[in-house]
Amino acid sequence: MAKVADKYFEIDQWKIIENGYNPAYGEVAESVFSLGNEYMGIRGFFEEGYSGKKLIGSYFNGIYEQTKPDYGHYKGIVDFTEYMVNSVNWLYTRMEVDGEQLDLAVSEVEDFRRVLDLKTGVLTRSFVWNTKSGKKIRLLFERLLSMTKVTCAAQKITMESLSGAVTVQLTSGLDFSEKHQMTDENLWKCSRENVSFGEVITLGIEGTTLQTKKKVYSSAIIEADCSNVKEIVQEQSVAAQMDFELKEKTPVTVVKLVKNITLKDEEEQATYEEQVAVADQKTFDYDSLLSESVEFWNDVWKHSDIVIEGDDENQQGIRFCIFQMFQTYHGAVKGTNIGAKGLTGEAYNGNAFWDTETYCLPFFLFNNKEAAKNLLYFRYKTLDEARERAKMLDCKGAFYPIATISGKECCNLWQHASLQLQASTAVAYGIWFYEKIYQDRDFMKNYGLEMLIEICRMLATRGDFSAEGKYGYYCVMGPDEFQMMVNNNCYTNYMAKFTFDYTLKKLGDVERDDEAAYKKVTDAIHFEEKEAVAWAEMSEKMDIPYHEDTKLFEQHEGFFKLPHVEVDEIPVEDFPLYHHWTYDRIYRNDMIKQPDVLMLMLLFNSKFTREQLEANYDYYEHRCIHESSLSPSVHSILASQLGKHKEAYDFFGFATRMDLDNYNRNTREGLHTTSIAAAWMNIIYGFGGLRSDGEGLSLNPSIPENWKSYTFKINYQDETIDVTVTKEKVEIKTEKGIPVSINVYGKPVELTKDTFTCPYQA
Ligand code: IFM
Repeated sequence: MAKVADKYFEIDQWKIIENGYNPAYGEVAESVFSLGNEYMGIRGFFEEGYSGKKLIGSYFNGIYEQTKPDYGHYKGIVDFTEYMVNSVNWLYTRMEVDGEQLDLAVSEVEDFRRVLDLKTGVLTRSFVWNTKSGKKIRLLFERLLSMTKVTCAAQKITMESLSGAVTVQLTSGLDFSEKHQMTDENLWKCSRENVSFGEVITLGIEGTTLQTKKKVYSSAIIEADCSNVKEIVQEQSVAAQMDFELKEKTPVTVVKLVKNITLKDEEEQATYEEQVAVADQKTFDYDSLLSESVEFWNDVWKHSDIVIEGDDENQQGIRFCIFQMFQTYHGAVKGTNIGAKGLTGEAYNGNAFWDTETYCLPFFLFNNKEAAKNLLYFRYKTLDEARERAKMLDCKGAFYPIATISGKECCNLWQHASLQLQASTAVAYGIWFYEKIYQDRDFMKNYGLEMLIEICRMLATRGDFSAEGKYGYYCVMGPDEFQMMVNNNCYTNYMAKFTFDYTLKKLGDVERDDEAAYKKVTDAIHFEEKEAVAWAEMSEKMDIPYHEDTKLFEQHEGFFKLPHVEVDEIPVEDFPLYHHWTYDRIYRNDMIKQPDVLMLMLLFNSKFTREQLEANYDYYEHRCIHESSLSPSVHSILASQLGKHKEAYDFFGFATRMDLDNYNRNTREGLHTTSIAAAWMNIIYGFGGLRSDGEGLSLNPSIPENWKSYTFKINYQDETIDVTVTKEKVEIKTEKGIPVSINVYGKPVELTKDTFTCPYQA
């Protein structure tokens, strides 16, 4: 089904611009104008209050609540779920003139303009407020989050009267009283409220979640030249009310410097208290925060920018994607993960999925090693929870959750939580990929090997031998979530075989490399040689459903015999299918939700012949309805490889602008953060033709018809490789001059600082 752009924002290469306010796009704009720094995220809501539709969303990575719905007592079905909670609104502001409160849903305003500057990380909003009493006041709101001191953020409000003297009453506070939208409940108990007035005004308040007892201490220093200051302390908020006497054409500024300190685990208690004790001390100012932010983003663009000449929409789109990836995660906090919506909304409950290793990890591996390592570390930190989950599912070892915040399985759709093995094999894939790029032996010894052994133990107890003696997985659900309880899903079996083989190899490598480390890991988890022998047999006998005559991998046993549905003939009104077709009707045919066999062919691209890729692409592509936003990019990458350039561009179509143009009409719920990662892959792996799963790196660039040129960077080990593609030539060089061997259009090249040039090959 064709997706249609809902164009609203102005096109600009470095900015996201909203010119004039349209309430119909209010919540979409809130998502698009979200700011985040991995530690916290805040939607682009109007801080002065708004009576129209809104989501005053303020989130912290790792701050969540839990519920225990009663699902009955089938073993293995989760009876518990965790969700990211809406937390303190640290931007809380109210503004009043002559008894009228500013509220963009009803107030008369002109010259509205909101801009997210991708070079500075600052969100600004300006307009002129024409009050009912005839006053005209120009207002400028600015906000930013520190990318380096992640507890810190700031807000700046500038007021200027355009019509003589005006008294503005402004209230600025910290407010925990917002409800969590999904549960329609407020989930905080507050304490430690304090307000003090001196040279500056300081505010502080602590919120504790009701069940999980996570804490957020929020503090603010308000710098303002005001009079008539009053404190307002309520059960869930603290604020200062101030009067500002504006003279005509003389701007007055109020700065709010915020620190938000979280307590996620008991062992952080002492550090938390230390930080809270000094929270009201001024350690930064607006300008220092701004210049650090500019420096941070400068560095990001220096190393990770993609420049597209001839297509301003995708230029803006891909920069927005890169910006969002760094906002969501950049290696700032060890032990957190990436929710499917990042920190921009409540859909998917803030849960992280296999998306992390399969879609997001490549971005970080080639842009930010620390972030990549932290993501994998999250899986190590939550290994015990995965062990618990394996027991619940009658397995040994570790069964990683399909959806999680703390490491526990949070998905209450039993067929996903119990039947999908791809979160576990994705962890093995992530360890393999990270090792391939960085050869970090310490990581393998300290964390990787233990996870691999535990995943193999699960795979060895979840699978079984058939009557004919083949090994495989029964009653599973592969990446294509329209098929459940299937036997021998090709993706699952292939990934399990890969995990066994890779683990066996690593057991040998680590033992040879550092016997003491090997012994430490294997003794600690009582690994026995006979397990390795069994895994080798399971791998050898793994049932990979493949038909040599057609070169087709069968998605699962019996897939080829399923009734056929011509997906292009499904009436548009039937979408989204989940609302219009019964659940079982979706499942009982050969329609595919998202790539399954084709996903495999992307992850281990070098293992498949061109003939196999072509046959499988042609077979599966037109059965796929791309119900998941993760899907089109995978098809686009493979279409590029097959020289189907038009098709590749059509699939790419909305990848970079999925949220800017609200293609799925659900951006209001939050950004499609993990699809944003897929958009990056779409350019680098698709048009750039990067392949990283074989020996070294290879490039096979193509260029979309309407692009004049494009340039991208691959941060590979200690080097940055610059690639520029035009319709005439490909130019590649390294920035530091460290020699790098790669393959370009199938030929080996030694890269240096001197530009390597070769003719473009379509
Ligand atoms: O993990 C994905 C899944 O593959 C498809 N549905 C959405 C999930 C979160 O993005």
